[in-house]
Amino acid sequence: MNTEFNRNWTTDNNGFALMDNEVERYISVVPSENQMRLAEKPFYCFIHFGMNTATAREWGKGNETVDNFTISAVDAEQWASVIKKSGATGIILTCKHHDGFCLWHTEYTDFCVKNTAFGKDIVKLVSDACRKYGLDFGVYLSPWDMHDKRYGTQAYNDYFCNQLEELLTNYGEVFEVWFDGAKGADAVDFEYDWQRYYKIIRTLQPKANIAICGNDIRWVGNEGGKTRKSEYSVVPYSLCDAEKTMKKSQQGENQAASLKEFSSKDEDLGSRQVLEKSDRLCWYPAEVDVSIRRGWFYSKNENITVKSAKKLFSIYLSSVGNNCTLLLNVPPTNKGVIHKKDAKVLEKLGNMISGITEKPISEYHPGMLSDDCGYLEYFFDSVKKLRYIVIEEDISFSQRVEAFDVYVKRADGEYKFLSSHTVIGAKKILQLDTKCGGVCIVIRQSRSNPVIKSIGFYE
Ligand code: FUL
Repeated sequence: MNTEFNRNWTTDNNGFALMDNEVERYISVVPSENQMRLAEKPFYCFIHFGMNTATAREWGKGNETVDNFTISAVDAEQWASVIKKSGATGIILTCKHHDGFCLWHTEYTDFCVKNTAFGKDIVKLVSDACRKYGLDFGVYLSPWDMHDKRYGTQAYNDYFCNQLEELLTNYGEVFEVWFDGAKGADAVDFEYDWQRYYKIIRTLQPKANIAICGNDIRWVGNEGGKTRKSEYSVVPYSLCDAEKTMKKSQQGENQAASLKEFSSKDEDLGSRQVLEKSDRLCWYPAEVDVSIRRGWFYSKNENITVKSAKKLFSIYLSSVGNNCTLLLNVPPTNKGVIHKKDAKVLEKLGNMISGITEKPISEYHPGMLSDDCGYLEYFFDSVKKLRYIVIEEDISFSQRVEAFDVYVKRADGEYKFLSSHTVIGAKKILQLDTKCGGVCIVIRQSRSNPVIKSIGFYE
């Protein structure tokens, strides 16, 4: 073993304590069962479909009527089959967006699909299609409602709860409930009864994760598919504040573009320097929501904005491969199908994702590293073209690794430094282009002993 690897976390740990009361406090924060399940299925799709699909808008105006919903076909099975091919494992449907139009047969407003010429319950069509194709089904229900007259009064909270109850009772298992923080800048000031909403979800769908304005899944903070260098899952509890999330969300129909950028203000959410200032911590992993097109809803003018499979794959690597989940929006057309251009790109993406682990060189399950060995060293049976390394921490032991280096064994037997990285978390995917006969991963900094669930090398 080359001696330079002996200076690893066991002796140095970048000058940080390997274990003390503070470290103990950080690693005592672990995911719930629901969050564990989410980490195992980190890629799923958004479907933005509804009144805005018919009117080719992003937000609508709130004065639409059921007659404006001119959609006459919905091929939910095509949606499910296209999404299945992308490698995604679930669909979250905009059951009601900010325009207030409901895609299901609700008893609590007339402004719903039941009263349109189309007539069929779209939530039922989509949830049934999901089950047929083995996809999870999730619900987006916009708290902000431009149409409903009760908005701004306590009666609206009752209305919202009744709608949640319908959605969480009549359509089978729901894996995620997505509460959007967006609200028009000129909307009336109104307090949502978040605690009551959460209670209904926990009671009716105990396996559902609550996202964005909820405590299970953190919004990454932009809509452009960007992530931080280090995405921490253990963060200060103050980040779970729904009202704060709302302030950072979209506040105007045409403001979406500005949200595609990242504010570097909150680049570091979970280093030790941040955590030590916070009395209460929580497990709050990031979700990256991004659209395959420029907008969230379909518009014919935006057919040219469909992202390439290569671009989507790079978003996949920097989200799923960087300790986040990915929620990729695919908006069906006003003909009720996913456009062939999007479908083609999604199939390619699916092949690229399955291509990551298609040709394994070797895979291991090291578990907890011992006190006197802070590196993982593996030799291949010959020199291989190494394209990916996939590393997963066992997050039931929290998120521990804070920094690591990658060295590759050259054909002449010498090690060569390749790259330095920070956190691992649920999954880290490294894309490489090198030939080597082995790899050494040196953990430079960790919160107590790292616990590595798996490490795989792929050609
Ligand atoms: C935003 C909304 O305003 C957009 O219309 C879209 O639904 C996006 C996912 O969230 O905040």
